[in-house]
Amino acid sequence: MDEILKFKGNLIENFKNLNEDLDKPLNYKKYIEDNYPVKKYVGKKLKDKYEGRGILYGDKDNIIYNGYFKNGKYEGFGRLYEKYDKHQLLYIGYFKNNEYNGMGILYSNEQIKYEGNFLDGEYNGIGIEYLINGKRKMMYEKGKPLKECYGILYDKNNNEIYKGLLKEQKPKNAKSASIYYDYGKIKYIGNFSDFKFNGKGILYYDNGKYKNEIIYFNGIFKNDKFEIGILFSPEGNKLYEGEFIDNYPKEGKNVTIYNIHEDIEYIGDLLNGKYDGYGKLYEMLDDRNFLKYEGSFKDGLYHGFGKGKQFKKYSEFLYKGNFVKGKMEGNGILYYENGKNIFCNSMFKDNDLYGKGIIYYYNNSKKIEGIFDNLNTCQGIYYNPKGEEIYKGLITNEIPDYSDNAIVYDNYCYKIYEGQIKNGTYNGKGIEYSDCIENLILHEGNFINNYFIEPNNNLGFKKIIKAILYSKGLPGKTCLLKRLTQNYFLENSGATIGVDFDILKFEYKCNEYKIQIWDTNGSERFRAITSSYLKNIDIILIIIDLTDLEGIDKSFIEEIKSNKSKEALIYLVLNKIDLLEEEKNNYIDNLFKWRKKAKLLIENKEIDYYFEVSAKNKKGIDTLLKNIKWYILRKADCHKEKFSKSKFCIEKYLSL
Ligand SMILES: Nc1nc2c(ncn2[C@@H]2O[C@H](COP(=O)(O)OP(=O)(O)OP(=O)(O)O)[C@@H](O)[C@H]2O)c(=O)[nH]1
Ligand SMILES: [Mg+2]
Repeated sequence: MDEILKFKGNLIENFKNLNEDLDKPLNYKKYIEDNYPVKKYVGKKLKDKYEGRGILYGDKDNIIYNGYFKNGKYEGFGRLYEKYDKHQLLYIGYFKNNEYNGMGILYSNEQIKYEGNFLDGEYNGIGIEYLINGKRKMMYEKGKPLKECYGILYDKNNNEIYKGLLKEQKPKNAKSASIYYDYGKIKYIGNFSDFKFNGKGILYYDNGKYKNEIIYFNGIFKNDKFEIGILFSPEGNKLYEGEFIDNYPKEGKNVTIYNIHEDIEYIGDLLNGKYDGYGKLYEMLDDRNFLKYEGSFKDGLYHGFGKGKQFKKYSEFLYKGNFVKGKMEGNGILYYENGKNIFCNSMFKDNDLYGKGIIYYYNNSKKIEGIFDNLNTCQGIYYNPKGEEIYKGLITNEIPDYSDNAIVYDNYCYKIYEGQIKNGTYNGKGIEYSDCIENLILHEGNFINNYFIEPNNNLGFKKIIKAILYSKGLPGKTCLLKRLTQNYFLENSGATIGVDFDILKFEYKCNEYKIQIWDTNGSERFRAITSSYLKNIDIILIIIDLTDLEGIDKSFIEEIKSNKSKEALIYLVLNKIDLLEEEKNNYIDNLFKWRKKAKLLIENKEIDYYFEVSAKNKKGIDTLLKNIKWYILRKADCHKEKFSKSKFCIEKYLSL
């Protein structure tokens, strides 16, 4: 220990004269070395090797080493620089054989890392190592602190923290050793063993908080904990004298306990180191010390009559009533957060409602009266805020469990729901109201387990679309309708009278979609009637006939456009392509003519799509259907695939 104490760490002072010597100008010869990187040397040489005083420069004329050499190597006092271009000091001190040997100071980023003795480049002997939170002065061997040695620990403000025997760099047994705190004032003076407060000692309050040194505990410690002694308050008053258990006074009336942050934790009676009798328990919340519980304790737990707050799921409530072994049990009252209005007056068991009880609205009128199983389940009567009985039976989650026309109020008497309820949740048809603006409807419609189900036609979301088969003449609309909706070919179709419709259903991702397809009569005399059907249609399918090139003209399309809704799409559908497969095939010319026409119409934006199908042999039907389905899914906004318009069909067929 004496050795350690003798070692004066301030080596810079000791090296003062030597450093001045190194700073004197050198009038020796300059040598330019030819090794790479190019080095320069100013100084003495002997037999072509550096000898004596010299300075070695790097390729950018920065000093690498300034000091004494022997036989070409650093030896004697010198300064070694780390980064040549930055000229940062790495080491000042004695060298031998190019290594740190003897007293020296080692730097890292211009901060001292170690000062003391070195041997062959490593810490060896007495030294001071600088750490983030302070420094330690002790014995080193081969670069490492000795496992057990005397030493001194300092905090970052250079105050001694500990002086004595260290094991693994921690205080070991030490009589009257002292521990100092960060602020430079005493935290502990006393005995140590096994690196803990053990034996006689005095522990002080955190001196950062208080001007003077204030004793916290004066007595005997065992493994860092109070054993026997006197406990003082931060004001300096004696609080307790006697035995301790687990840092708590063993037994006492009206004892004050502080936590490690020196905030009051408990004021009250203790038995066997535990809260027992009458007491007040505190808790720090948002930097304020709140009274958490006041009342009766037994064996460290709430027991008997008491009042407090923050009881598990009732965190927003305050409780006043009976406890058994730390839990709400027996008669009790829960209050709203304000501590005045009663939330419920009931029997409790296992921290929950159990048995007879009444839940109140915030305005003190009864809400639920009955027999509780827990807060969520009660067999009883549900009252409206006017005190009228509106439901009798099972009540779940503070609302009628099952009712077709229930009215639900929140605790602040706002009507929040009106309608069907199942299992204590909104299920079925109902209206949900705002709980802060009276009678403001939030949702009206269908609910499932408290969730409102969005209606189909909200924001363009549509699960039903309407299509119409429209034409001049008899290209086979009715046959197509049957093929599209029922997938068969209608033989012997008669002329359609007026209008008719069929529905095609399909499912996508658990949703059912419907395509309502209207069939019309193609003859001129019905046109006035049929054209009026175009209004609410999403897709207009103009059917043309492979056998007939007269199916459309400009005025026909104009007429459709003037009657259709703005959003509606126009599909041009060429029917009867099965006829192309017949042996005496006269229609191939017609096909190319129709394609040419269709291409022009698409380019001129007269129509949106062109398809070729056969109601008879089903060709092209799937493609057409797929496109219609895409349309509906895109409308429903749940179809992520790209709905590509331009490339569709016409180009595909034209490239045949
Ligand atoms: N080869 C062939 N013949 C078809 C096809 N589709 C319909 N036809 C025939 O075309 C004729 C007219 O069919 P419909 O479906 O009644 O025609 P429409 O367009 O409904 O006629 P209207 O209701 O009077 O306007 C019938 O003789 C069908 O058999 C087809 O894909 N291929
Ligand atoms: Mg028809």
